[in-house]
Amino acid sequence: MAIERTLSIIKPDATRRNITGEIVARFEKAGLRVVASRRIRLSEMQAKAFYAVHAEKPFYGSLVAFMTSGPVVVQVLEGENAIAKNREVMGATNPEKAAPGTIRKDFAESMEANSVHGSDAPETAANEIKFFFSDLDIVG
Ligand code: RTP
Ligand code: MG
Repeated sequence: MAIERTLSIIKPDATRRNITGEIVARFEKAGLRVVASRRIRLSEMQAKAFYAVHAEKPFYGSLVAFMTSGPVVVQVLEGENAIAKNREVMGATNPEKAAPGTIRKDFAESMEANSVHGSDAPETAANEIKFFFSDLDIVG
């Protein structure tokens, strides 16, 4: 299996509740390694650009407002099959549908305030990592 990198964001609902450590522990227990990490406040422009793929969706405006409502922790996770593994650990978008033991099942407040983001494919992972990090920021 290939070693991959994926972008993770710990969302404002989770930083507000001070549970970033608990979330990172879930990644580490699953065999994912944090190879870059930064706590930032997204600007409206950054949030709009990051979620541009959803620009036509009815939830876009609300999502941008939520993602700029507090600090986030952007991270690069590395490991075998990291993209799929991270999404497995995260659980389904809707916490009501998320499997037991997943981050979203245990921590998400709602479909929108669902605690974490994870890239969904190799191409989006590469683009999303580049959005926040330069090669020099990533130490494997
Ligand atoms: P993410 O991109 O954050 O990893 O989550 P995802 O792939 O599971 O979900 P996606 O469909 O890409 O949606 C991105 C984020 O938008 C918010 N959302 N709200 N109210 C709604 O119907 C709704 N649908 C999606 C969530 O914060 C979701 O993670
Ligand atoms: Mg997505």
